[in-house]
Amino acid sequence: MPMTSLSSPLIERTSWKKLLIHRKIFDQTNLKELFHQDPERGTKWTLQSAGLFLDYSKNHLTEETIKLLLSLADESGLRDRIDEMFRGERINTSENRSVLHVALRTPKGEKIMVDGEDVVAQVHAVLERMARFSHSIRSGEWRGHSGKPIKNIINIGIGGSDLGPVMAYEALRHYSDRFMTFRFISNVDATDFVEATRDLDPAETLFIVASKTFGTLETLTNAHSARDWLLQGLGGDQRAVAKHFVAVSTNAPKVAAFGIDTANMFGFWDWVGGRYSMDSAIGLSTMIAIGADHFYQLLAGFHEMDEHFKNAPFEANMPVLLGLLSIWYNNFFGAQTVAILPYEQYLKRFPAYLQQLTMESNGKHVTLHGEEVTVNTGPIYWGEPGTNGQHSFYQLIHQGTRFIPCDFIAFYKSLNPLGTHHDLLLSNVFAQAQALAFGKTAQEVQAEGTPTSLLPHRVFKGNRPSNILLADVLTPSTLGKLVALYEHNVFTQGAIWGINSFDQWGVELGKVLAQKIIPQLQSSSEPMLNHDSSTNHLISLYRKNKI
Ligand code: G6Q
Repeated sequence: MPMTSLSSPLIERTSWKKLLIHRKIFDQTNLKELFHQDPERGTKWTLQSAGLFLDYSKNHLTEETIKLLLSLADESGLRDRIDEMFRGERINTSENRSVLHVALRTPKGEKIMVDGEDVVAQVHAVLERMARFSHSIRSGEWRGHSGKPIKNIINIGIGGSDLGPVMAYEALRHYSDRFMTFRFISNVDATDFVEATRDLDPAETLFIVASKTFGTLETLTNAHSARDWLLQGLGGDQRAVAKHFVAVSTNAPKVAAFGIDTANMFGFWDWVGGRYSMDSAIGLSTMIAIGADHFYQLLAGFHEMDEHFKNAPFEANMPVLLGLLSIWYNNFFGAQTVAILPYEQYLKRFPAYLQQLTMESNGKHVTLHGEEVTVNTGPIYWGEPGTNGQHSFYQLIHQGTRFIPCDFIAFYKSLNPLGTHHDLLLSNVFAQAQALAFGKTAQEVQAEGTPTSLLPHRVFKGNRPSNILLADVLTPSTLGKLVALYEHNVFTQGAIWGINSFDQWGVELGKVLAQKIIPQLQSSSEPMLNHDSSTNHLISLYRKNKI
C-alpha cells in the first residue's frame, strides 16, 4: 500500500482538537478588531509566489491559527501524500491508478517512471504531434474533403473532456486565431448540437471527439449526429470522415470502431483524471485556438505552480494555505460553500470549471480505507464574474445569514485597456472585500442621517472572510498557474480528510439507471415497468405526451 498510514483518525488528532478550542477565540473578536490590533496585518498575511500575489489577511486567523493548521497538515501526512503523487504512486486506490497530471507539464528531458516507462517522454511525443497537427490546421495546410481549409473546430466531449477546453478557450480567447470559430458540444440535448452547427459549412468544419473512455453516451451520441451532419453536407462520401474527425482518447479500439483512423487519434493515459486533463491532448482545441507556443506557455505556468507546491515550505505554500483555510471554514465555522469571484470577463467559465474540479474530487463520504468520514468534506464551489455578481447574489453574502468565504481573482492589467474601465473594475474588487470584512455599523449608518426605522436594514455586520488573488495580466502561463493552484488546493483538502480526490463513483448510478430507462421510453409496445411508483408514472406520462 503506497499511502502513508495516518497515525490517528482526523478528529482524534492533537491539532484538530486544539483547533476546536482555538476556534472559540473568533467568537470574541472580529476582523475589524484583528486589523486594529495589528497595523501590519494587511501586508503580513500575504504571499508572492510563482507570479501570483495572495492577500489572505481578511481571514479569521492569527499566528496561532496558522500554526495549528500547519500542524494539522503535518499530522495528516500531507508532505508524504504530495511526494507520493509526484513519484507516480497509485494514490487513486479505488481505481488502482497513479495520479500524474503533474507529468503533463513536466519539462522535456525530466523523467517520471510509471511501470518502468518514462511518462514524460510519452507526454512530449503526443505534444509534438498535437503541435504539428495544430499548425497544419491553423496554416490551412490541412484540407477538408472538398479541398477547403478548416475554419471551424467543434470539440465534442462532456465533463472533464469539455469543461477544461471550454474554460481555456474563453479564458485565452484574446490569444486565439480570430479567423477561426470554436464551438463546444457536450449535452445530449440535441439543441446543443443543432445550435452549434446550424450556421457552419461542413466542408470547413473539423470535429474533435474528446473522450477518455470513448464510451460516454452523450459524446458518442453527439459524435454520431456529427458524422451524419457531415456526410449529409458533403454528399455522403464516407472518406470525408478521415478529413473532418479526429479523436482524443485512451481507447484506440473504440476510436477505430467509430470509424476514426487511429492515425488521427491523440492519446493520453489512465493516470490522467478527466477533470485534470485540460493540459493533456484533451487540450487539442485549446492548442489549435492559441497555437502551440502559447500552449507550451500554459504548461510552463502549470509547472511553475507544481514546483512551488512540491518545494515551498507549507507556511509559504499558496495551495497548501488556501486548502487549509478551506478546511478551517468548512469544518470549524460550518461554511457550506466557497464563492469564486473572478474580476476578469475572460474567466467567466472558471467557476464552472472549478465546480467539477473541486466537487467531483472532494465530494466523498468515505475515507481512503472505506470508512465513513466523521466530518464534512468538499464544500460547494460556485461563482460568477464580477462586477456582475455584485448586482445579483452578493446581497446574500453581505447581509444574509450564511457564512460564505470568497476568493476574489483579479489582474493588475487589462488585456483590453479602455478608458477608466480597469480602475473601476479593480476598485470594486478591493471595495467588496473591504465591505465584507469590515461592514458598516449602526452608528455609521445613523451618522449619514438614515431614519432609525431603516437602521437594521442598512447595517452590514462585516466579519466575512475573503482571499484576494492578483496577477499581472491574464496570459496562458497565468491561467496554468491558477488552475494548478486550485488543483493542489483540492489535493491539500483531500489529504487532510484522508479521502480519495481522484475517483468519481458517484456519477455511476444515474448512468446505469438511465440505460435501463432508455428502451422503456423507446419501445413501440407498452413496457413492463417495475421501478418505484414515481418513476413508473413519469415514464408512462412521457410516453403518452411525447408524440
Ligand atoms: C472527470 C470525470 C468525468 C469525465 C466525463 C467524460 O474527472 O471522470 O467528468 O471526464 O464523464 O468521460 P470521457 O472522457 O470518458 O468521455
